[in-house]
Amino acid sequence: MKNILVTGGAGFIGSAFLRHMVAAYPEYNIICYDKLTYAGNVDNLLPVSDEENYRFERGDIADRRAVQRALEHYAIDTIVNFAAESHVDRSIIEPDAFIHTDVVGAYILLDEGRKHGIERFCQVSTDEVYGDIEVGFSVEDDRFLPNSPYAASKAGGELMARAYHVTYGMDIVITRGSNTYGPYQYPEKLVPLFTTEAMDDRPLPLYGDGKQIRDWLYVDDHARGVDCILHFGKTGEAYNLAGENQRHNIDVTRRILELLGKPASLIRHVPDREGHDRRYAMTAEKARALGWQRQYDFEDGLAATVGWYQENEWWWRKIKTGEYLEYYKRQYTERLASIR
Ligand code: NAD
Ligand code: TDX
Repeated sequence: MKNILVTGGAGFIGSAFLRHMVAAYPEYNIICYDKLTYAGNVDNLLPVSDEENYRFERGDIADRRAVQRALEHYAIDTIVNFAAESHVDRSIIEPDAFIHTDVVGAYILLDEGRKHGIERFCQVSTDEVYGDIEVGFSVEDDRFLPNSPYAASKAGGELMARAYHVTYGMDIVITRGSNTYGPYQYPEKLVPLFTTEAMDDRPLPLYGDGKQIRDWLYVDDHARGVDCILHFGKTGEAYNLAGENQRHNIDVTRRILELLGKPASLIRHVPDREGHDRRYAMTAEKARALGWQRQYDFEDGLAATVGWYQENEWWWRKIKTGEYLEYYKRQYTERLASIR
């Protein structure tokens, strides 16, 4: 590994991975390749922007010519694909961009990667490919039952990666992370949305009864997990990066309010997300066997995260304008009005 292309590196987890890799491996050249959609944010990369071993290139992973140029210009030998449309609610409103990036984009990257003799390709996937897990824990060989257009598009992308391994012998590894939280997360997802809304004493739109369960993983643990699988994963294999820390949404919400010193009366039980998965749960045995171990427990990670949003209003206040407000209106105005 010498020249690594990190796609989607201006997003939430991709930027945490970049910040980690640039510091941990001064001997690698690390190139961020990102389209800068609404979710991509160069502010996330300010901590590394002056580093010698870091470069930024704006581009779409589904644009074959642009991918070719980047692979050739930087003599890329390794690809880590974080680039995706990542928000389930947006995939329910409009799935198009999800197919474009998560399926077609993943295919174009794989195809150009193969033609350019890439030595290792890491596809960043998600626990959502397993679907709703009523009881027990997903292991890597379980069947896929994705339920949202987002989850189905991520399943498509990683199945293509598997096919490129089996058919063409490409060196592929796959990570399946669980719900990730931490600094620099776009304020459309549960933790940053509720934290920043509560800071402004605004209502928190909790879907349905709030008893859905998610398995929470701190972003730096996710980033180190991808590093571990990239270096030590066995070719052709997938690895769960599980927080092994399941919580009901209502409990996460209450804890955020406690940390902020805000009242539980801000919670509003709004009409549920369509096709809402009740529970995700995975075991991380297989990744642990390669030496990955999460370092943050949920209490510390959530306190650090809420504290970060309190201290970094410069980062999120300017996001909560324009396109964000349009999306917020579409997603929440009717839901909130319906319970008044
Ligand atoms: P994010 O939405 O914060 O960031 C996505 C990034 O990809 C953005 O910088 C965006 O500009 C870029 N991008 C989007 N379309 C692109 C395209 N066509 N070409 C190039 N760049 C493009 O997402 P995230 O939460 O950081 O998630 C990163 C990856 O991890 C995704 O693949 C996601 O499916 C996966 N994942 C996320 C979570 C989670 O809880 N957030 C959990 C498990 C897996
Ligand atoms: O306003 C909300 N109200 C609410 O009750 C939002 C945004 C979410 N929720 C619920 C839905 C989920 O049960 O909170 C839970 C978490 O929601 P999200 O933050 O939207 O995450 P989720 O849908 O679980 O998906 C996340 O984890 C897996 C990421 O967004 C995906 O990219 C990742 O693959």
